[in-house]
Amino acid sequence: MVQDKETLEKKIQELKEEYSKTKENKKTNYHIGLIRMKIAQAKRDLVVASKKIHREGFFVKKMGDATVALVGFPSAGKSSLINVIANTKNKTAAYAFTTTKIIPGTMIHKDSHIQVFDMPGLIEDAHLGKGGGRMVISAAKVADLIVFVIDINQTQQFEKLMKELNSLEIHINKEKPYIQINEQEMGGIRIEVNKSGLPEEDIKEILMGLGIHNTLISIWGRVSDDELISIISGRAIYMRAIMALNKIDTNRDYKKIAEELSKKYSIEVIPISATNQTNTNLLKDKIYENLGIITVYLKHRMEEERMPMVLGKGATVGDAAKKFHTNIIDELNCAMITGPSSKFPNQRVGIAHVLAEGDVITFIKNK
Ligand SMILES: Nc1nc2c(ncn2[C@@H]2O[C@H](COP(=O)(O)OP(=O)(O)OP(=O)(O)O)[C@@H](O)[C@H]2O)c(=O)[nH]1
Ligand SMILES: [Mg+2]
Repeated sequence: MVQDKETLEKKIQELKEEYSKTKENKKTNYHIGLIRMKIAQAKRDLVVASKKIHREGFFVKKMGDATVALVGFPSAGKSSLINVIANTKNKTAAYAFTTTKIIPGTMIHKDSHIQVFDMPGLIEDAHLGKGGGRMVISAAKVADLIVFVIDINQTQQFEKLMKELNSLEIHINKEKPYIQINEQEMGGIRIEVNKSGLPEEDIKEILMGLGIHNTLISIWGRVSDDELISIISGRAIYMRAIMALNKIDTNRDYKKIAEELSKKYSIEVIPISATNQTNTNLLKDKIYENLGIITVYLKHRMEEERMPMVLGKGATVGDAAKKFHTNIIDELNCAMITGPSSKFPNQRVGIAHVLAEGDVITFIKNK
């Protein structure tokens, strides 16, 4: 249950006072970590409780455990969708450009707080600034995941969106090729490894075109000439994306269409209806999964209370300890884990133990 704004503000104030009064030493490290976590938690709840903190417009601040951007043509159903999966009540309507600003909302899933951007619709030539396209794209770039919202009766729009993003050097669901480049004082251009599929002459020409005349370069993966230019000049952005294929209530063939799109564009497609709330919970699961995060719970040995903490997939007990309080790692002896990553309840593990979704962790300090 999220408390109201006044209660939360009071709570944050009290916790901050307690924090400033607590002297930092070995004995109090755990207590300080706990206060810090509680302040962070209360601040996150405050974002949900108080809409005023949600900044709208061009410069939206990243908040929460991860950020997701809804990208699609006008009237695809982005606002209808965010109103179902997050805490917003954004205007929806049958005409284009109903949404004119970026409006952030919070989606709560498995105790994580995921910031979702509702955005104005993107149209063709958005990269030239049409329809406020640049604003939308600059906000989308800061997200950890793009959810393309596509109207099932307008699926040709997806290719147009990809084109727009590609012309801005945003690469979707592509592994960034590993390229090592060491500029030298002299010696010309020397290519040590070339797995790009491009002739060496082309690579040299590209480098010289970018003003690089002396360098050692190794390219460890396939790459096109345009992509190589955008990587070396530092402009390439690699982003993960999934597709919410919306308005399936209006098209009986939705399963087939979803499968075809998924195959054709190598993207995970989730068929949904925002207005009927069909598969919207499944979409939330998929968003969470594709963000590559897990939620674990910290518990003091003597207390019942559990504090949620969001970490990246593959995080260890040591990572959790560092996030809790940087000082605690030195005095950590081991941890007790109950949950999917433990063989039995209260299993004792070391700091290298890899955590899993839903684990409950109790840190055990050196005596
Ligand atoms: N049948 C059906 N209609 C939908 C669905 N989702 C949205 N709509 C309708 O589509 C229209 C546009 O929806 P919005 O949510 O305003 O679309 P948007 O993508 O936010 O549009 P802009 O803000 O203009 O970019 C509205 O009339 C919605 O009621 C759906 O799942 N099924
Ligand atoms: Mg809208």
